[in-house]
Amino acid sequence: MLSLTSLDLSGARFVKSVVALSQLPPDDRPEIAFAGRSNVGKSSLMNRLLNRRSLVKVSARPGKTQSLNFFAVEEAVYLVDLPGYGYAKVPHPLQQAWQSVITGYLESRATLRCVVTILDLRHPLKGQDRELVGWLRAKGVSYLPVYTKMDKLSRNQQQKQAALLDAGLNIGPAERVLFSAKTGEGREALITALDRFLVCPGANPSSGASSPDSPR
Ligand SMILES: Nc1nc2c(ncn2[C@@H]2O[C@H](COP(=O)(O)OP(=O)(O)OP(=O)(O)O)[C@@H](O)[C@H]2O)c(=O)[nH]1
Ligand SMILES: [Mg+2]
Repeated sequence: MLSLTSLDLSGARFVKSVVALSQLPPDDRPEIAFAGRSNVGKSSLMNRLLNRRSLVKVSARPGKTQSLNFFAVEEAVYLVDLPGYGYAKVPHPLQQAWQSVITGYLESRATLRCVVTILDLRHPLKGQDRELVGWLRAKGVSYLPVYTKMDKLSRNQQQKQAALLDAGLNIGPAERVLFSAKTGEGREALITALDRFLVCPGANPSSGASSPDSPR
């Protein structure tokens, strides 16, 4: 049975950067994509998941990730770092072109098992976060909310903020993961949650996900 626990995560390798759907690698294995606002910590989360310091490029400057970046774990799973949304300094027409590539990818990729939707635990849900989750639900794409940067808040604040985000997404605590790329807290919970999507693509109760092999 496919499980991230039994794979060599730290042996992950970069496969390719994709800027058009025609460049996607063959859809020959399960795939997990990582989405969220610019600078929310997508690349950092992936590095922590893989226990690699800088396989996935991280920057203090928002908008660093500008392509769909594919990483392979043991030729068994692809992890895909998506460009962030909501970064105003990217010229508007460019944003739209990106949006069409990303939405095209998300709605047509037959092997996509889960979109990890990353939110900053410190901040309220923003319009674009709501849009993304609403869109994934409407399309029947499975997703897993992860609230990251938990190290920046006290235990008390963590619970308070998480409850606000849960209410905004209309989900329960069992349906999301609290995470810190800095301390690694939440890494095991993330792996456990992702394994459920790898084993059972419809693991997300609120998404009404379709089977991985059926067209979306
Ligand atoms: N304290 C703390 N800082 C974090 C955490 N995750 C990310 N950061 C910091 O947040 C900044 C952005 O992180 P990235 O991983 O590059 O964010 P991204 O979402 O990939 O950004 P784009 O590729 O620009 O969309 C960096 O300075 C990270 O060091 C976290 O869990 N805790
Ligand atoms: Mg990035």
